[in-house]
This record gives sequence, C-alpha cells and structure tokens, in this order.
Amino acid sequence: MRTLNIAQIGHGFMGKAHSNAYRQVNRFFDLPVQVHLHTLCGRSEGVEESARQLGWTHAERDWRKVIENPEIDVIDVSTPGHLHAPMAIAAAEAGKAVWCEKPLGNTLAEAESMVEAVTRTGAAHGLFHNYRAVPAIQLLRRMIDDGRIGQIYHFRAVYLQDWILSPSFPRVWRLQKSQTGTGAHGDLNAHLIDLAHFLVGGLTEVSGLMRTFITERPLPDDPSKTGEVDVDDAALALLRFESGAIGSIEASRFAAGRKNYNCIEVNGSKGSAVFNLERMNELQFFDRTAADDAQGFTVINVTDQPHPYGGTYWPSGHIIGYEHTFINLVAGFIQAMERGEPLNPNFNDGLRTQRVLEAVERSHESRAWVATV
Ligand code: SOE
Repeated sequence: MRTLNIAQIGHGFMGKAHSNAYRQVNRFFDLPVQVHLHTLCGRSEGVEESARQLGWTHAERDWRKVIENPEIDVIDVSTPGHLHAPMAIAAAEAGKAVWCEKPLGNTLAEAESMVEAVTRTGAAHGLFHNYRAVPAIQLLRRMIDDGRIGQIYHFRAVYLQDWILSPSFPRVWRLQKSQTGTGAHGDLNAHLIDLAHFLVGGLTEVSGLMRTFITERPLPDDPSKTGEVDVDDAALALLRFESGAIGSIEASRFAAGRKNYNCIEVNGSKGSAVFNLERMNELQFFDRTAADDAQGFTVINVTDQPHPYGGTYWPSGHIIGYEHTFINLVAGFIQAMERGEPLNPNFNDGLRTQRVLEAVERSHESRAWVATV
C-alpha cells in the first residue's frame, strides 16, 4: 500500500487533534494509502517532545525545509492565522497538497491569495471545518436535501465560550489582530458561517455588531505589563440568504458557563432540527408531518447503521467524540484526493466564508447592511 507522507506545521491544540486523526484514520477507514506521520514542525523547543508524544517520525523547526522536502506529500498548516497564507502558498508552489486550519486567512486578501495559488498550481486543498464531519450535521444536511425540513425560513446559530472572562487572562496570540485577524468572530463565527453555507446555502447581506469587553490584558511573558486587545470578544450578525431564509449568528468568549457551546437550529415548513455540540451524537427533530396528536421534538441518537458514518467506529449507541470529527474529515480528504475530486471543505469554501467574515466587520463599522457577494 502506498504511503501518504504528512508534514504538520504547528503542534498546539489543533496540531494535537490533527496528529490523532492521522494516527487513527487507517484504523477505522478502508483507505488506499497508509498515512505516515512523517514530520512535525514547530518553532518552539518543545517540538521534539511533541513529535515523540504525538507519534511523528521526524521533528523540524524550519517550516521552509519541510515544504522543500521531496518526501512530503501533504502539508498541514495548523498555526496561528497570520502564517496560513505564506505557508499554504509556498506548499502549493512546491507541489504539495495543502490542508489548512480555519479560518483560511486573517483577511479576505490573504484568503484570495491562497485560492489563487492552489488554483494556479493545481494543488489539492482542504480546510479543517471539522463540524461538517459530525454525523448529526451530515444527517441534518441529508434531511434538508431530502426535503424533510421543507422550505427553510430560519438558520439560528451560536458558538459560545468563556475562557477569557477573567481580566487577568493574558493577551495570548488569539487576542492579537496581527496574529489572528479577528477574535471570536474569525475563530467561532467562521464555523457557523461555513455551516450556514453547508446547510442552507449562500448569503447575500449581513448586519454586524462586534464588541471588545476587556481592552487591556497582562502580557503572557511579563504580567506586570499590559497590552491592547485589538480583536473582538464577541460578534453577532443578522443574515439574509439567497434562498430567502433569514438567520443570525453569535460568537462570544464571554458567555459564562458556556465552554464550547456550538448550537444550531434550522426551522422549515415541514419541521425543525436542533444540533448542540455538547450533545454531539444527537439531533433533535420536530416533524410537522407527524400525526397531529403525536408531534414533538424527538432526539435521534446518530450512531446507528443508517446514519452517516454508521458502523465506522462502534455498534449502535456507542457514541463518538470531538476527535472523531477530525478523523472523519481527514478520511474524506484522502478519499477525495484519491478520486481526483475537490476536497470537502476546501479553500473555495474558506474564501466564501472569509467574504462573509469581512462583510460583518464592515457592517459593524458602517452600522449598515453590507453585501457578501
Ligand atoms: C478555540 O476557540 C477553538 O479551539 C477553536 O479554534 C476551534 O475551531 C473550535 O473547534 C474549538 O475552540
């Protein structure tokens, strides 16, 4: 069996989730290639220890050496957002496949340059919007496609966390525009916008509202000093869809008690569905076509054979977790590459999301509706 040599740049939270997916994917999916965790790349001195712990054969500190290594087939970009564009463009121009963490870039211009590079070079490109690979989200998409939700009137989504509520939490890279572009908006609304596109379709206009609640924080390496927080702590938007549906998204890192609360509701003419990441293996469904005296929200346990990914891991009722969404996504990337088909999702999806992210920012600044196309 042919080996697919992966090099991953970055070994933080996403780097750990991706490494696990590369180690596991051949154990649960019948693939035409054997994934090899070839090289882990990181600028910090901890990269050698991370490579050992996460199961990588080599460790490297210079990302350009990794991209130039002829043994490498795929470059995984799992770094802070300001490095996505230079690394992905260099990888595409070196003839590598490029799989990048979300959001695609820190700005619309960066995202456009990344799409231009993969289009010009023909590099296979994937984007780690892992929530598309949740079985319950795939089931919701199937139900929408089958007409079981009917005409969609509303898409309503929140992505709420609370990890920076304390003023003493330091100004980490996710709170610096130069590193991350935007705050909760690009980190969390990016997921919601991608799912809006995946489930309901394209958007035409947005009206945005963004807020930074704590504007000064201690510096990570010298808490006696403070630095400006120049990104949003929360960002909301009203949405108009091409289909005529309307909706809303809300991302916040100041929602006390919400740890990773990604909750989506779709309301249609034939019913409604609710997905809550904290109950990832379930999809709530209200069926208006059921008998009048038997209507109510049902809870579907999306672990059965007829369900998306049914039987991939365990028998019915044996639930899966957050880490499996990355395994599912990586399996799909490999299968698409082997068939010579576009990866799902890919940089074009990322650019579409980046246009909406930026439109929300411009709407917030102008206090006016802004077109997304
Ligand atoms: C931090 O907000 C984060 O790790 C996001 O960056 C991820 O995309 C999300 O899946 C979990 O939370």
